[in-house]
Amino acid sequence: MSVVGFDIGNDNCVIAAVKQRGIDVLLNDESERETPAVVSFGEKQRFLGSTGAASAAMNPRSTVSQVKRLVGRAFGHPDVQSDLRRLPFPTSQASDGGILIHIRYLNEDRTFTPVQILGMLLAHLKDVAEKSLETSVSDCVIGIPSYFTDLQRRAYLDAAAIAGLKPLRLMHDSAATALGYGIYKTDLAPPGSATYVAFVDIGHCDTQVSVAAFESGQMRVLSHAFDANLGGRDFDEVLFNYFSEHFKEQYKIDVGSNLRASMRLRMACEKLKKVLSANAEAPLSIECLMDEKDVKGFIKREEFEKLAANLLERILEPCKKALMDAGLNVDMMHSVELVGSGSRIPVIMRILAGFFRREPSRTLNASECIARGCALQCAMLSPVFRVREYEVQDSFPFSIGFASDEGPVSTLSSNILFRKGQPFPSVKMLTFHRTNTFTLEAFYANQSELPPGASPKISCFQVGPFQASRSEKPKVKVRVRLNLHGIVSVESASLIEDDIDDPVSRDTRRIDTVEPEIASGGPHDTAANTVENGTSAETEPGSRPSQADRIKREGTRRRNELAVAETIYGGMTKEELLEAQEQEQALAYQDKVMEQTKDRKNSLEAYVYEIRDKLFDKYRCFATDSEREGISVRLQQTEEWLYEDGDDETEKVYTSKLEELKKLVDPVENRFKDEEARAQATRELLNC
Ligand code: ATP
Ligand code: K
Ligand code: MG
Repeated sequence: MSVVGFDIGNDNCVIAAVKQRGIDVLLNDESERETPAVVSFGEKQRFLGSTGAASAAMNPRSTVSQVKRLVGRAFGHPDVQSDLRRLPFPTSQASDGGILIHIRYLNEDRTFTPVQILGMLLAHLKDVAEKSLETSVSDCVIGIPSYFTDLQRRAYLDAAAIAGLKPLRLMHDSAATALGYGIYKTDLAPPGSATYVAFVDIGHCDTQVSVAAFESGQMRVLSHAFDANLGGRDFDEVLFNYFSEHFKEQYKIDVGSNLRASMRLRMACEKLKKVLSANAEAPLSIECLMDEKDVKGFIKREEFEKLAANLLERILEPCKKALMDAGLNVDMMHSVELVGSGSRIPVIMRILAGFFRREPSRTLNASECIARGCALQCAMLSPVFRVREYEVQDSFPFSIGFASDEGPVSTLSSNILFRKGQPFPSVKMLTFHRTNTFTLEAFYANQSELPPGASPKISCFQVGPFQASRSEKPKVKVRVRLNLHGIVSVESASLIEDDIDDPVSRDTRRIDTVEPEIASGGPHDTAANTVENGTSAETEPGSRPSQADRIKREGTRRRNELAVAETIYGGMTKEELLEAQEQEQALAYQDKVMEQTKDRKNSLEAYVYEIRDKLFDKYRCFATDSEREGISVRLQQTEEWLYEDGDDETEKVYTSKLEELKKLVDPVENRFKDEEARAQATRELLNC
């Protein structure tokens, strides 16, 4: 059993695994360290990762990319719509408001959700890892952007389940990066002091900035900030628009009106952008782009920077936010670590250097740090591995509120149960005074903290059904967890009924409360919050009655566990997930059959060539003229068949063709082998 970390980028994925002597990035079938996040549907099989990317240009309408942008999102969202306009595959709105991707596959019109496509990609990465490690892979940690909502996080877990993976944690990308940075730097801070580092990740579709504090033996993420719509692809778009305009005038073509031409120009612009990172100017040239016209263009780096001014301005926004939320200023930063390949544009470095008043460092491997950090975290969470004691504390970027159907939870200020910046995982206990079934609503309490247009709705919980019997003032204690993945749920609810004589029950206050010892938000928060199963009394013995005390006090009470039914706004049901898992298995089986068919066909072809060579060389003296003639003819026929009728046959047909040929050739081959063996024996005899 291995533990692995996955960085699922919008453009590129990276897999890292913990080995005996450290962390390795695993190579894919093409011996590359990065695997394109692409799933392409060929005529009879899927092409995943690198092979998928290779077929993107040939097969744009059935090649799905940028799935990270689509998972767990609403079809109608303006950002999603603007993404979909640029993507070549057809989509529509699903019945739950999500996205459906339309693919013609195996002579059928089929639809897949982004979660299913992500599942395919994850299954492929799992395959790559298993091949490389030569063991099965299931436990993993998957990197996610900090700005993912509950629904997107759940969607990632569903995709992982489809792929047969078990994420021990969905980890914020920057937390993974910070962990990989901190654990090796034992000299960062002298005992009793903290070192602050800002991490800036500019990727393909987003920019994430986080500030972390490193103290001896621990790292704490203090803040997460982001621009969910600013990455390398937006710079490509600037160039795309520039050249499209240019070509309208110069060549009278409207590239935007042609799917394939748009794709090719986008790809050329991305290449040109990379050339501009190393050169002051760069040419662009595409043959037969549209209307049989070859196009040529050219741009200087300065010109590009001017065109991209609006984007460049936005880069500092999340940097400022991250510092502000961490309560720090630039002078307090020990360093600024720049990661993500989108940050390779030179002017970005200059802008960041100006703001932070120091050159950003590139200490970390900019494309591998997330996967490495995830692998490390996976090893820490896995019982199989022993990792140096190092505390990892992440913080949650959004405020989460809770409300009940009887109005606000009175002791929660503005309904907020988990405040922005809250360390997590975290558990809080709410107390309600209810006599029968009620509902609770979890939501993001501050829309301005979310990516633009994201829904603040999370989920709702029905507590019960129940009917209080013995007491007029029953209490319902509800345990709410913000788990390791950043997903919030009601973990349990219990009805506590006092005896009539219990003075507590005569208490006339009938307000809902949050148990202060858990929800204090004070310095004890962390300790109490990281405890997974026990009661919080275990971590803070002094601050509240011990568990034994409680049980004693509860001698006059009755405690009943209540059912909690959760409704999530969107996402997959258990049945849908099961169905998707079965579908994935069927698709994977089809791929495997096709791969084997290709193998069989190749072996048949190779055999034809091999025997033809040998027949007139090594085997010449071991076959009669008529045998040679017969075999030759059959070889010729097989070769022709392979290029015509037999070009697209089943595995079985190729196998039986090969066997037929072998039957013909074997007698000759055996004679040759016998003679070889005799000659060898004679040689050995003579040598003695
Ligand atoms: P995300 O983190 O947004 O989900 P990702 O992790 O897949 O995406 P990265 O691999 O970090 O993204 O970065 C990909 C982006 O980096 C692409 O837009 C690519 O064009 C850009 N890029 C790569 N090399 C260079 C370069 N030399 N100069 C400029 N941009 C580059
Ligand atoms: K990446
Ligand atoms: Mg990335």
